[in-house]
Amino acid sequence: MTLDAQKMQKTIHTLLTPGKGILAADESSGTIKKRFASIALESTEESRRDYRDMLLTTQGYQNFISGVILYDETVDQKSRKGPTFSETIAARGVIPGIKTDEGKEEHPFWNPQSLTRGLNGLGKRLKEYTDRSNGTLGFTKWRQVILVDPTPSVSFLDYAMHIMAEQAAWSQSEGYVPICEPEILMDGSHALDQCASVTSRTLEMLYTCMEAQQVDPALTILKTNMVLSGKETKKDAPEDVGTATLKAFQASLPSSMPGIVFLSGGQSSVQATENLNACALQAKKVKAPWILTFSYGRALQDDALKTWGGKNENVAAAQEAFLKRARLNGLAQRGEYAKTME
Ligand code: 5MM
Repeated sequence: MTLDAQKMQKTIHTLLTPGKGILAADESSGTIKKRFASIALESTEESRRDYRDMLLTTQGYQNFISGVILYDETVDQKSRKGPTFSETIAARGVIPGIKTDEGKEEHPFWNPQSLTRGLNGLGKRLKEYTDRSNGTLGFTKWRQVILVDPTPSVSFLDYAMHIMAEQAAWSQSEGYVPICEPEILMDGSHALDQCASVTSRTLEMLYTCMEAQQVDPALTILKTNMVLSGKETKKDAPEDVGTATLKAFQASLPSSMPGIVFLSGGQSSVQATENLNACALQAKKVKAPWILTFSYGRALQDDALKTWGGKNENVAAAQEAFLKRARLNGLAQRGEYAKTME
């Protein structure tokens, strides 16, 4: 085994530690601006620094968080105490990673489906990230969003998943574990089984494209959605989510792939924890070969963001809110969460 492969295996082992999950703190400039607008805070380099500092200096978060996804700016941004955020994270035994995609673009004929961009010069960019993070980064993350309605065509899925597989190839060639994130969006009024069908078609396509590009599935992590009904319809029972999600995975994923980390996708914080717990229980029941855990953005941060409100005096309370969500999701990863713990 090459040194890079050994490094990637070690990264995967740490990221998928039972009882832990990943914090997605990779909001691009446009997204963080929207999040801050919800607390009437202007997005500046300083306010973004203060917010990430609040999250990433929370005492004990490493007991429930194994990795943190960062955005370009945050990688070598200095935390309040001096070291860069990558170094601050790594010093706690948590693995920092980097979002490599550069957002979505319209396609002239596939609209409203869109394509994720960012492959140009990626090999060079990854080498720069190694330097900028002082070698602390362990993984990359690339997200492609997919609408259930209109039904994605085979050609669209094939093209989008080939792009994602190419990003995975570049990542592995630089010793980074690619976290591949096809996100089937909750937008719309589709039924649970429509989401299930698009999810399994997409995942099957992704791993076929990886094979075509010689990506080793055993050195990847999948970040994807749970199978859910559209957000304009009913709220699904957690047991139905667990059953449908594991069924979709069993129909489409290779058993050599080590783990799946869920995005929250617009579920409420509590709903995301409840559904993760249901997926964990179902995974045990069907003896799934993968580790399942969380890689939430909004479902880990929303309560903390609201509590913080951009004010220094609220830092301790906001950190407590963040730690609570991390801890409860850690329990849900083991299937040991109950709503009464809220
Ligand atoms: C934190 O949000 C991430 C960045 O999104 P943009 O590129 O749109 O700014 C996003 O990729 C995130 O990692 C995943 O969607 C998971 O976040 P949620 O909020 O769905 O759990």
